[in-house]
Amino acid sequence: MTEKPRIFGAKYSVYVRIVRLVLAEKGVDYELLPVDVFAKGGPPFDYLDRHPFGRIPAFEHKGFSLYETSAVTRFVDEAFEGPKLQSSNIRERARCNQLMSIADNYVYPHLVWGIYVERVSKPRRGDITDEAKVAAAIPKARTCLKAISDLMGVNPWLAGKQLSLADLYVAPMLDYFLMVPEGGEMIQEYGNLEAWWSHVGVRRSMVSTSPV
Ligand SMILES: N[C@@H](CCC(=O)N[C@@H](CS)C(=O)NCC(=O)O)C(=O)O
Repeated sequence: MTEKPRIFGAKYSVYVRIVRLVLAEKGVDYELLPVDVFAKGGPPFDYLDRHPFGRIPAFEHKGFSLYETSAVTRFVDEAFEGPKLQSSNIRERARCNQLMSIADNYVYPHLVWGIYVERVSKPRRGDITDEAKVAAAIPKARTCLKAISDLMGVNPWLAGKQLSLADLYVAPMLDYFLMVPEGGEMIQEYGNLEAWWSHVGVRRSMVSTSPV
């Protein structure tokens, strides 16, 4: 029996979901081993041996350990059979890398932490939304959607003519953002993104990795 890759993390995590999405799109079976970084007292002490920065996910396959989602997803794409999620066209590949970086540096902090966590996660656990933080994140979220929409242009996928890591990076972040009323309204300003979401949001990989 071939050894399954192992992901360490939690279903609620955007980054864990990105790795799960990539494995699902490649058609690779995997094990998800629970690690809750937000548990009281933090993750298990020995988890820091896998990920010295204490973030999720961490990844392992056949004795090869890796962390940082961009490295993990590129490795999975290259190491396993299945549809290629990085184009052989260098411009599309550069666009894909650009979008992954935009997702890491701007979409995740503003759409997920600045808005979703404040509007959904905090009230769910009985904490109060920081309205000033949401108000500050709204224009930044609009900049994110506009930038992604402009880069996508008339392409069917975010980075060009094929499904790529860029789509699988942005989708889980947008999924959380769209749970907030402001998110649902804002995406309507970007017709290409809205059309993209209407088929990406219902893909089997997205449905099977839903955090809710
Ligand atoms: N740069 C990391 C980011 C991963 C990350 O931030 N994961 C979040 C969960 S979605 C986390 O572990 N947060 C814990 C914390 O902020 O302490 C990667 O690409 O894997």
